[in-house]
Amino acid sequence: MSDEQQAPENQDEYVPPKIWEWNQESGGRFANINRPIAGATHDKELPIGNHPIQLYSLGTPNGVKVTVMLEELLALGNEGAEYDAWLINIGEGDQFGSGFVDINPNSKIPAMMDRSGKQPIRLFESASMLVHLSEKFGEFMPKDGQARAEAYSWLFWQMGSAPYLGGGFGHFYAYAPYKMEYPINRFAMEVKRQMDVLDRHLADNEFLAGSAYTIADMATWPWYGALASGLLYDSKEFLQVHTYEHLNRWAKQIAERPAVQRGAIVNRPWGDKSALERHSAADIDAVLNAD
Ligand SMILES: N[C@@H](CCC(=O)N[C@@H](CS)C(=O)NCC(=O)O)C(=O)O
Repeated sequence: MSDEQQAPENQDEYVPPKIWEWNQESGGRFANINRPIAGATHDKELPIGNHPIQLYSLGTPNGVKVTVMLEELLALGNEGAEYDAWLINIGEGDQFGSGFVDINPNSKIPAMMDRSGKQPIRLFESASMLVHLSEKFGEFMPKDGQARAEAYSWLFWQMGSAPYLGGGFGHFYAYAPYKMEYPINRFAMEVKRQMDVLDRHLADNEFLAGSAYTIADMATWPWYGALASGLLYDSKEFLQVHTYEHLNRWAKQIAERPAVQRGAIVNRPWGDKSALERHSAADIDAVLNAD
């Protein structure tokens, strides 16, 4: 028995061809940069600054995870976490430059080089940077037992869940060339379920891993904290984000941390507070002390 139904009258019915073909005119916010092939499109070396950590990023939620971690490490006095944060403009296709692709074959921000040792170490995927930095400095990860397992579980929960929020809900609700009921329904349901998962857990736990603030919170806050605060996709009313009381409590608590406020403005070409690049603490101080 087939589950197939006819499309409602007001929706386009799409009959997939036998073989999918790349239609560059498919529309939508990212149509000009999305491609079905990997690899570099042009030669472009990346700049290298003076600090041990070189970050190539943009102030989207995935980028902010890492700048928050670096600022938290610096706030604790870890000088080895000094970093240069260079702007990668994904709207202009900088993620397809040869130097960037050498660090991240997946062509997505953030990408990082740890140049503190004899051999430089490349890192891609935001969670891999968080884990690398937490191991390197011995911070923001409980040492053992259930708390450590919780931190890893929630960290990987975030990595597995956020694509439904960004690539699923956000794409169809805010960026697709026209609104389609089926995908918006499907992803709104999933995103509300995810907020409920967090809300129930945070009712009994101060932070995701329990009583300690960890890299799991740093990974999750830029996505679900922003969503609960009504800052993502103009979806505050549609998703009734204010109803997730404990998620909102946690989001506000984390937003109050000075290192979070610092990390959140790095590599940000939008908004009233923005440090396009960060090469020293002064680049952020100048923006935060401007008013
Ligand atoms: N799982 C990756 C996701 C990274 C990601 O999706 N980055 C987006 C911006 S938030 C990007 O660079 N998109 C550019 C593109 O898709 O071409 C991570 O957490 O690092």
